[in-house]
Amino acid sequence: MSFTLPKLKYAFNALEPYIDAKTMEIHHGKHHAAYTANLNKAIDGTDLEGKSIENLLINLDKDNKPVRNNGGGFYNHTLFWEIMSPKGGGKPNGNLASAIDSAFGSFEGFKERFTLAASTQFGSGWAWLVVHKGGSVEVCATANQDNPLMPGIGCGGTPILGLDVWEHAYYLNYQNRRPDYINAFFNVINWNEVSSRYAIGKEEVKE
Ligand code: MN3
Repeated sequence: MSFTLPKLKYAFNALEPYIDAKTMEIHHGKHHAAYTANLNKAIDGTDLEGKSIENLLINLDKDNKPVRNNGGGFYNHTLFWEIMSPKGGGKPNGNLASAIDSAFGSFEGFKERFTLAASTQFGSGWAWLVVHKGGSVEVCATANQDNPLMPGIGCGGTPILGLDVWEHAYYLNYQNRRPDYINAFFNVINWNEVSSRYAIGKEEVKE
């Protein structure tokens, strides 16, 4: 069994004006497609074939660069498309809102911490909100296509929100203005999806 590029649940232009159609088309159709194809190539005929993507990342041999880069790229983008929606924005509620308030004081405190992580990640990488077993949340950033599921790389736990800060994610529309892109992202966050991932992640041990 091999991995397939997941279909987007919305049109390429659905996240405009925050994320433009051309960026979405290239990002999904070229970048994510390449990570998917290269991941399949990297595991083909090895004992990693047939394992889930989470299993591959949690048990990753960090020296296995093809699986680290392309497995990370496959997983990270799959998550990214799902935690965005044309009907996104606003704030979380319920248990996730409470966890965010306990960790950061308020939603605004979270936004500030997440924005800092995303804007200070030097070069290519991702900013994350993760849930630890028991329900506490934490923000961190990772380089390249690494993510918190990989052993000893990020803050651990289960990623429930991720922001791609590679230039390919924003350069066409925002050029070098990464802070504007980060700010725009908050208008398309699908908090219902993030909340569902929170509810599952706080029960499941992915660390
Ligand atoms: Mn990307």
